Amino acid sequence: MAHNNENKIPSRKKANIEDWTSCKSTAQMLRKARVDQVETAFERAADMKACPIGAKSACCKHCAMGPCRLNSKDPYAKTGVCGATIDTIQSRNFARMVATGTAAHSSHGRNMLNLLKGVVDGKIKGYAIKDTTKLNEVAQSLGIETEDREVHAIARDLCSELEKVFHMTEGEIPFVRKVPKKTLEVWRKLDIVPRGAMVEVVELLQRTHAGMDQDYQNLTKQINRTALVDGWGGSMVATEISDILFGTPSPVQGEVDMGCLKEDQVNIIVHGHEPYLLESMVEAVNDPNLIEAAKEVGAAGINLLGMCCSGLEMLSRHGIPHAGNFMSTEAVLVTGAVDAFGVDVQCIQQGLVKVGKCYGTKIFTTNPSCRIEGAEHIEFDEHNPRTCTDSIVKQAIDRFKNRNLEIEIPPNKSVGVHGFSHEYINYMLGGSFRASYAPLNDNIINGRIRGVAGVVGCVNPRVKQDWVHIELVKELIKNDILVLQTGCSQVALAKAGLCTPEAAYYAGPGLREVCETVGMPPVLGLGACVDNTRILIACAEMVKVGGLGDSIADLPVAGAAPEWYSEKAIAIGQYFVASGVYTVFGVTFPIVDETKFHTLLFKEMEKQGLGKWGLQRIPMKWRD
Ligand code: NFS
Repeated sequence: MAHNNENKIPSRKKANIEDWTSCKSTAQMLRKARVDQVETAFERAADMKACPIGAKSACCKHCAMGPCRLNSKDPYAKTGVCGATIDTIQSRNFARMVATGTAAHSSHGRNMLNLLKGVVDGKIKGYAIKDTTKLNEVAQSLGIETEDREVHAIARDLCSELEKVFHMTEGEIPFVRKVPKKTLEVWRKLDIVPRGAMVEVVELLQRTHAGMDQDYQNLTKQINRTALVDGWGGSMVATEISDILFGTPSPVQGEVDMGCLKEDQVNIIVHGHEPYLLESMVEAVNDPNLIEAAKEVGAAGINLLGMCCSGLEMLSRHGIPHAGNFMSTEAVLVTGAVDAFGVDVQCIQQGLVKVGKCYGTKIFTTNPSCRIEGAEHIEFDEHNPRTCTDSIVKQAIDRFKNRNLEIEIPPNKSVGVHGFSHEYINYMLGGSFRASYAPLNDNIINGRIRGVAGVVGCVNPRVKQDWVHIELVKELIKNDILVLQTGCSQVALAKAGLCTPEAAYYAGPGLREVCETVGMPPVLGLGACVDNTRILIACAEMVKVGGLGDSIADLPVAGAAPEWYSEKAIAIGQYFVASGVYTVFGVTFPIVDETKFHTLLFKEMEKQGLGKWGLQRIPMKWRD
């Protein structure tokens, strides 16, 4: 397993690694990578100047009459060859981002639905319904009879109802029943209540073909329908079914950061988004035969860690350690301590394979939708999940046996509390006899808490990793704003030690008092990105309890993805805005300022009774 020379890079200009990340472990590994002459996305980002025309979404490459660039000072001075204006071009580009993000979450949701169906039909044996309380709650919320009925009968009806989230061609998707009445009235008035995800995504994509919808306002309507079927549809199905099958999270202590790797154990990392690969891996690493096999080659045991969103699902449900967020996935391989790296779908960078090769770590792809050239593919079959996961464990044990490179594990890890589902927040605030959001609303009304912010989303090598998340959240809690978190943002804050009740020390006096009374952190981690739907439900509950307004748009609630990179983040941002939430992104925004489309997203949607977008790169300025 010696270094593979063909993957070495020529020496590059030496940027200051401390400017790239505020994650100490990632910085240590980037320094090591530089010594080892191994290239990472941070190096590539420094080398690759982002195209300024593309960044502003001022170009169209949808047909062979172009590509066309509308990058003159006055964006209205020119049109594309077909006559498309800057507003048509940007809204079409934006539409495609929303369609892709929605497709990613909806595919995840549909896979979860198929898994539940398989369990109910008895065709899938390796999984079972763990949380019947959640099953009943979701079923009841959709008008399905639960009393005196057998669990699988309820689940079967639920599956047929949830099928509509993907396929219904007419009407309104089932989860609109959870939307506050006034918010739903606004959607109806604007004609943006979604049908099934497949229908809305196909409709949106066909409208972006050359010569199709060339009225940015009309196209934005379809953008909104599509985004809403992500948040209140595909993503919500993913969260609800994960809870039904694997249990609704409740607070659990967990460790985060690369210091969770153990030199004397077989280290296996699972990175991706769908929880069932990692759920099966938990079983595999606890199999006495496999543990014995690991011990036979001199390992003290098998150490399983998660990364990114599936890692967050496991951290939230089982307290499985989490090694880091998206921009640490290459860096963790540089430790040399990772014996197998299993991935499923989404946010899996192709660069992982090359970095893995340098350190003798195989990347195992497991999903037919996400294969990578040079990775070893072992397809995950939910009918026989252990075939895949056992095989990865065995290869990891082999790699441990043959380790012949120096291992360097950063010493950092933070212990925090994770797993704050909407259900638990309800219980935590109100107690088991009067579970309710009323105390939260009361504390907002009496001024102890000034509002709630969802700080979520990715990390991006174009900004200093984790830094904006951490500074922004500190500023928010200092100003008595309760922070809800998901995705890579939650991992950033966990590493910084803010997911603990003691972090209330950083909070303003009002929020601190509430946190100390309840014993909760000022930063509540809700899990993966699909679990942003837990924030939507929390908003709906706040409206239901009353006192803060009749629609989500009335609530003192805001969202932020300060280091976003993916199209999924854009889809999420758009469904928050369409749901009525002021949503601020950092890094950049794919739009030309002061155009009509810009005005629509950043100002006019709010006047329609929805939310609005904002862009702010500097955390201290987010108050403005
Ligand atoms: Ni969300 Fe999860 Fe992270 Fe961004 Fe990627 S892992 S689904 S997209 S990078 S938060």
